[in-house]
Amino acid sequence: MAATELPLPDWKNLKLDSYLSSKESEQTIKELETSGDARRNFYVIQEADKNGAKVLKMQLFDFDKDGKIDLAKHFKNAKVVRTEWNLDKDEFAEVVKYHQAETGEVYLKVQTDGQGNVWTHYFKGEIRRQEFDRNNDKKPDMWYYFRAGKVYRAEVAKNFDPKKIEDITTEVQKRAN
Ligand SMILES: [Ca+2]
Ligand SMILES: [Ca+2]
Repeated sequence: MAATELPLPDWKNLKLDSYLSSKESEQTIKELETSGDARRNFYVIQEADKNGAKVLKMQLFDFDKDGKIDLAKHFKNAKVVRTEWNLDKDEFAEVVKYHQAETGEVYLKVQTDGQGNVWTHYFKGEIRRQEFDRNNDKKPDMWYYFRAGKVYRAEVAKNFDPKKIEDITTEVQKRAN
């Protein structure tokens, strides 16, 4: 069981379209349209730094051109640090990925299905651990540990009580095979 602080997006307020209507005076939104077969809408949001220079803050993508943003990339010092995905056609993002600033690699993915949350941890592109919140109380109550892409240990909190940890490795491994 990991005791590290897990970020949890505010799913009910995570509307990617709202970035387009945000009225922050210090930012400019540029709408670009890529040409070629894969035509799609693409927006760049810049912010003025204290010297007045324009700094990349966000890129927004509307892949299917339905007017709704499907992906928001957030930048810090010209590097992607977080991406937010809404690919199931409702109003809200359901996946947020956190990126290493130096390499751009994803080290944590958080997702919701509306009923709970899953945190997936990666190291150098390889899945290491999944933490599941199955009762939507924002705390994990089931854990899968991976080595070489396979579960080598699995635990569950009985009745969602973190003091009652049960080993479910055998069941999970059986299900996976
Ligand atoms: Ca969604
Ligand atoms: Ca939970």
